Amino acid sequence: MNTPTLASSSTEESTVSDLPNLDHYWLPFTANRQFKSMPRLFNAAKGNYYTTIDDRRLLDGTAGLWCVAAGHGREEIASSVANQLRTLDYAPAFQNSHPLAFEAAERLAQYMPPGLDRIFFTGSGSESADTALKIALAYHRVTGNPLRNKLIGRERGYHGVNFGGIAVGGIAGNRKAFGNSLAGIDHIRHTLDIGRNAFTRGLPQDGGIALADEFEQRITTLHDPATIAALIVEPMQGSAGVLLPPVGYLKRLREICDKHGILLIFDEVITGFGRLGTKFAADYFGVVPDILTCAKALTNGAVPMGAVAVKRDIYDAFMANSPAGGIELPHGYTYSAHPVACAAALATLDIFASEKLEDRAAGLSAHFEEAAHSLKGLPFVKDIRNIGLVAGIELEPIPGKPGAAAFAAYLKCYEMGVLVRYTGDILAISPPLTIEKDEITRIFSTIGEALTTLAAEGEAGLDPTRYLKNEQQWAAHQQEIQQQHLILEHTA
Ligand code: PXG
Ligand code: PLP
Repeated sequence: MNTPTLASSSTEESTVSDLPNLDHYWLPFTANRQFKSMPRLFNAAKGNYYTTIDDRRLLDGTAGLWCVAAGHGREEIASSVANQLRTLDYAPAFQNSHPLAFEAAERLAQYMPPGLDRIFFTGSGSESADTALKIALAYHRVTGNPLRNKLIGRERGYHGVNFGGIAVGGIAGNRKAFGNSLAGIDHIRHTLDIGRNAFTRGLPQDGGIALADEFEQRITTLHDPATIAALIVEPMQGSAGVLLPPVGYLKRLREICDKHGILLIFDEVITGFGRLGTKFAADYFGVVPDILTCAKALTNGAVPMGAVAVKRDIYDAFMANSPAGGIELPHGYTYSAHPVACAAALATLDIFASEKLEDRAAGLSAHFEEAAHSLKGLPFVKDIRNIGLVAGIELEPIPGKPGAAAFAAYLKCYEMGVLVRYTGDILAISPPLTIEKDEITRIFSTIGEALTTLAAEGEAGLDPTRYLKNEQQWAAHQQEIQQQHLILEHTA
């Protein structure tokens, strides 16, 4: 372990201790070489703030990765998890279980939209998506409709990274490296129409019914609706950059699915647990799917866990139509309903119940909308979209440099002490639901300042090496040390 002293972005000296070796860890969804040249490492978090290994304090504008809804370092969750680890660390998930699994399922069922009261636990959002797709396929088979086996997703959809999820997913970059996908998949159109709806506050008013009708006119007609098992959509597309459904769109999708016997799956991994100001997006839109997936804020991000809620009829169909004594659904994970995850989920649901975080988010959403839309007219800003405590700020891409403006804005915000997310040329803001009004104001004014600065600096402002000097010095220092180790190894 090395303890170099680095100049911080302020003039004070800050000490970096416990520097890890960066060689062995392959970071997910990260430009590894770039990252390792300026590693951004967090070492603590409390409330709405992270601290970094070089003592920066960052306002968390992203709730981790959309998951820390109740704010960081919640004592209630920490103590439940610690107690659980000491009492029952693990119980076999297949053929055995433990009481907390049933308690967590019951509590989650009570939290779900009406009717979705049978719960299958997974370890993540990706596993939840694949589980939901498999349940849909198996449901039709168990009810005597094995030819209903096509799955429909949506352009720009994100349903995690497992094979089922990327097949129905519609983010091209997440699919193209991985071969031929699954058979029997198609996609409906996404709902973003900047030409018509730029800078709309909240949901776009027009075009929803026509967009949804395309599902019937184009996709179900092409495939024969009797062959389609399920349609999976995120009620609001998060990962692709905050794409909102126009008014009436989701209700119409529900009607089309009902008409043709197609199961409707809502992937609520991001929209679940208060993000839109209601428990689920299903509650916000008044549209109840047949299957609902969630993860992330289910445990406040503290322990990996996902869940799939299904309508009771679906569960009952498996029970009624499977041979007595046989396994009704040959599917599950070693860590389904992990006791520690169940403890974290129960503690999280307690926090939501006592602090009414959904209502808190709803109450803050007008201020949040105002703050987000105050960026209209600033350099680069092409569109602003918002709902609940989510905003997407789409930037004008710089010709020949896709993503460069958003990446530089992200780095500049980080330097100014605010953590934002960027995807392509879109900044995504989704703070903990415990955020305060003045913190919301700060997030957006920081973004505004970053964009104004970038515009003033022109080409030079896009150069990532001008940001986060501490991190760069630190990485360079580490490289030197490793080189010395290498030389020593070779000469030994
Ligand atoms: N479905 C949806 C709708 C998601 O948003 C997943 C499934 C997969 O969940 P897991 O737990 O397997 O990652 C997600 C995850 C981002 C971002 O910044 C979004 C996600 C994950 C990481 C980053 O947009 N969404
Ligand atoms: N691979 C092998 C060889 C396994 O034995 C198992 C589970 O027993 C898995 C993968 C799946 O792991 P998990 O249940 O954690 O998803």
